[in-house]
Amino acid sequence: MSDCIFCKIIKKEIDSKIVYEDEYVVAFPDINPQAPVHLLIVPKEHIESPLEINEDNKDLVGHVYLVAKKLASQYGIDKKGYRIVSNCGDDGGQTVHHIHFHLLGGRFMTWPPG
Ligand code: IU
Repeated sequence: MSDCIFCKIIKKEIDSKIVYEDEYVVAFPDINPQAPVHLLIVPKEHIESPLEINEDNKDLVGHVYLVAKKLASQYGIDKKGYRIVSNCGDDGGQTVHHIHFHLLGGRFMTWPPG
């Protein structure tokens, strides 16, 4: 999608500090971190939100969780734990309409979220 900011980051049309990349996803630090470690894991395919996960692209979600595990270990947050969040739609708090998964760690996460 030509006006999607995450598509532009994926295509390297916008500068960002990509910390992980493979055939299916990229990961980079969130510009407004909510925890000592706050990375966004973003599928390269432009999928608007979790509502667009279907039989054809569902494997991507499992892949994201494996990448999250790898990054959690790399960033030293695997031992104490971490949180993966994917906001969906307005009530879910989604502001960027390209599916992404927040990987948060390095502090105790409260529940429920706000
Ligand atoms: P949300 O779940 O759609 O609200 O998350 C979008 C996140 O993308 C949010 O935490 C922003 O701080 C973050 N972000 C970013 O890291 N880089 C950007 O250029 C933009 C948003 I726009």
